[in-house]
Amino acid sequence: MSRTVLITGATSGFGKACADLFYAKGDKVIVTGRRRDRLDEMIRDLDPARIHPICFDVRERDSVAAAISSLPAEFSAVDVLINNAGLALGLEMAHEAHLEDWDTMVDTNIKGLLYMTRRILPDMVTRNSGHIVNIGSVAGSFPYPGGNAYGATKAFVSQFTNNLKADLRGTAVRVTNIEPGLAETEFSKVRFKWDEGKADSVYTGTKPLTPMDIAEAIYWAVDRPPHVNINRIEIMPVCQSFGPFVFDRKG
Ligand code: NDP
Ligand code: 8X3
Repeated sequence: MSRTVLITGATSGFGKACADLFYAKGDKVIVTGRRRDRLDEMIRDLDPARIHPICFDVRERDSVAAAISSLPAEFSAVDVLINNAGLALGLEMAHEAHLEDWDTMVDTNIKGLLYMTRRILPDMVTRNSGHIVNIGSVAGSFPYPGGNAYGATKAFVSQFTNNLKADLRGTAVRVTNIEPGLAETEFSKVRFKWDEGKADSVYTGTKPLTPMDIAEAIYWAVDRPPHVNINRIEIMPVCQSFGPFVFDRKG
């Protein structure tokens, strides 16, 4: 059965891999992001009856509403919303971090996800069908130095997903939080403001997750039978693990 799948942040990384996979499996996909050139490139040579681009910024509440309202009838009943658009900015300690970076992460990872969900969810409830997949992170569960505001936005995503599940009791609408660990995408380039040396060094000597590893987990969660809700999936590469508690020993 072909679904209509709307993916935020489909111009790169996990979002693009999801677009490739769901399209390849026969679903209709709505690809979104701010970089129009990438959206144009993605849809070139694909069937316009099965892929539809919309260019907007999830931080702009009115643009979100206008973008969804602009969907052609054939794409307007969204079966799956993948709230993937997001970013980390900086790795400074909290007392040295930039407030503008915190604002951008809150506006994108939290408020953008809320705007998308609030715009799409009523129609899913009316149709008593649909699936919201949020992209959280291991950073939402585990603290690390420099993860301050970014990790907190992902903790929000985790608890918002749980609370959606609570609100949606009695409907057939499903919700899932996907919580990846180290994965190589443009994530670190964005985090380090396109300092490619710094970004590359994050992955040096590791075998990180790939965008398709995450897309496949998302596809699996979405493709379960309608009575099955996957609440959360936490995924790390084998090379990633936990640190011990650390102590500041004096004297
Ligand atoms: P990428 O940087 O490769 O992709 C991020 C996507 O988000 C891009 O398509 C970008 O599109 C979009 N985006 C960013 N800001 C906005 C905005 N304001 N409006 C609309 N779209 C926006 O990173 P990933 O694929 O790694 O990241 C995807 C998600 O996965 C994020 O939520 C991230 O926090 C999360 N994550 C990443 C991990 C990793 O290690 N890579 C691990 C755990 C979670 P455009 O710039 O065109 O707008
Ligand atoms: C991205 C994973 O560990 O860089 O969410 O925060 S991490």
